[in-house]
Amino acid sequence: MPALTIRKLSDALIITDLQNDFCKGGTLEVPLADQIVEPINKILPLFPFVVSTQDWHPPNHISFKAQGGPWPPHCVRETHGAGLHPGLNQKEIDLRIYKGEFPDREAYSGFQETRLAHELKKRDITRVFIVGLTTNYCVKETAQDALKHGFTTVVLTDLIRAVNLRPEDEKHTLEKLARQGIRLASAILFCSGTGGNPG
Ligand code: VGL
Ligand code: ZN
Repeated sequence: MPALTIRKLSDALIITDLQNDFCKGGTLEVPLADQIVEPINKILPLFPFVVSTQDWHPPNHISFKAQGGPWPPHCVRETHGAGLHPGLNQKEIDLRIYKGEFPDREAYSGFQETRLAHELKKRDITRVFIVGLTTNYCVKETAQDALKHGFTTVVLTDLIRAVNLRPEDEKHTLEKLARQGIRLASAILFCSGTGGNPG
């Protein structure tokens, strides 16, 4: 097997929603989210192009319980909770994408009503690696949209965390993504170059 072909100019890393409100002490805390920050920092320099996405909601967003939505208020634009985790090495981020900005529409995917696909395509990026929060919402929908836009799509499964409304959500989500043609790989193996070529 030849050496892995990671770190091509046509690769990008997408860090989804690694925001304070989804991390320890946040209003929509995801269990063990903080654990993925340092390992993400380690792989950032491997990628020629790094994108972050941020949930960026108005205070009256449709997804909040007060408006009949499923979630407590979270990631209200311009607030501390909407900021990226302070441990994330933001110097490595080349493009920041904000989503969920309209009061009346949910947007879990980083591609939804943003310029993300355009920005990737204009750089001739053909493959995206996805890490971040949350497995069963933003990671899932961002991966599905990446595939729809024609990118080879890899989810690094050890660098994502789920908001587990039901205990099986994480497992079911990953099985579904794999069936749809999204590749699942481990950052520990893949990014160290010792195994697991997702193609
Ligand atoms: C998300 C719940 C609510 C996510 C966003 O980014 O996965 N989850 N809003
Ligand atoms: Zn949200």
